Amino acid sequence: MTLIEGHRPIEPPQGVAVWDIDPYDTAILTDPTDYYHELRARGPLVYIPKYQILCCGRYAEIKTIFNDWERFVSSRGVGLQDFKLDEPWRPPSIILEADPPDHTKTRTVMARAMSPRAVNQLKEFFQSTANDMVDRLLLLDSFDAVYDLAEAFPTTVFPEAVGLREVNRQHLIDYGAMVFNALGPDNALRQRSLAMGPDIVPWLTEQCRRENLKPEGLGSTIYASADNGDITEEEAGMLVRSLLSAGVDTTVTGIGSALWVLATHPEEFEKLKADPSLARPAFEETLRYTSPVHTFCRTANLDTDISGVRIQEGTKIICSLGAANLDEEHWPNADHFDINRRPTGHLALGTGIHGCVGQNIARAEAEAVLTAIALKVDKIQSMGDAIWRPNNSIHGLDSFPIKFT
Ligand code: OVM
Repeated sequence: MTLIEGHRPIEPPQGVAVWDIDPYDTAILTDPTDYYHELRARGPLVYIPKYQILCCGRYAEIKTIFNDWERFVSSRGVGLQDFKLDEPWRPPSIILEADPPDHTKTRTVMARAMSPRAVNQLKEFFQSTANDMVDRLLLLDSFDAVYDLAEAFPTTVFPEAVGLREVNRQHLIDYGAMVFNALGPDNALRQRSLAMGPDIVPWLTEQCRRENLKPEGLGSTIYASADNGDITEEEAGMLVRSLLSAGVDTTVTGIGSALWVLATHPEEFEKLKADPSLARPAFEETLRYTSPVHTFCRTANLDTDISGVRIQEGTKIICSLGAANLDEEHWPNADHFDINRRPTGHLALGTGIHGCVGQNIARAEAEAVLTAIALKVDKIQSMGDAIWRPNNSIHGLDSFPIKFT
């Protein structure tokens, strides 16, 4: 059988709209809003000839798919490749790319390491680092919101929280981009990212070893779960790899997009300054409005149906979280950014058993940065165009010159 992008091609199911588009086209990845609208408008599921696959952009159906891990599995990969049929670029993640019962064990270990209590202990460090960073940026005539803050902050605090003895900021960023680009088709983005593998993967793998982690970090907490027999030593290393895969580019993107929405919605920034305790709700609305992880796939593990559409075993479904988070059927005034919205139930961090296990840390990082800005900055001035960085699974800025006054 000839595979397409590593999965078994399907015929268009009865009654499904056929849409001749490439969701991984650079123009769509950099500016997805019109694509999101049309994807939702064409139906609950659409068929994409280029990849002979299904695609979903509506809130209700994505929620159904994500909350039904028995029918729509992750163990066959959460990108276009079906791991049952095609070999992945790296050993699969034992948490992201796993189903119960295997997933339950690793998820428990990760949830324990990043519990609310563990994260509370990091908050002072996050806040003092954010305060210092914002103080220094206030002295500059202009700076890059991405390089100088959105990337600088997480690549400072997160490796320290994990307990890495050796930090290579660019390697961490590039590895994250590689993991997320790898979920897409074998396009130029994926190829260019994977070409960096030989320079980065051996370094990253080495940092996941017990002896390269400080005793007080999250990494050591995970290794403690190997000491008490909950997981093996090798699994502990794999879970530290998961921290480094999922914990950098996601938070970088969330913080960068928060700076962008606040710079471009000055009336919302005024509300945040008037009440800095809105930092968390403002970040939550940023997640809904910008969806840092725009796409994850699932694979139907049996013949089934969704919203009356027949789905064959082995069908990949591209789930556009970005489209679902702007679905007018679910979100009144969806295209409006409002820091007072309280967008409970947004899908930016997923939902169901694979919902972001690091969300407490992600929120704590963003809250520290936004609180520092709310207290210290009078205006976030845009000093040039926001440039977006295309990635097969992440929608975020590449660069955005701004000034704090
Ligand atoms: C992992 C992993 C990688 C990318 C994303 C993710 C958003 C997890 O390696 O476990 O969750």
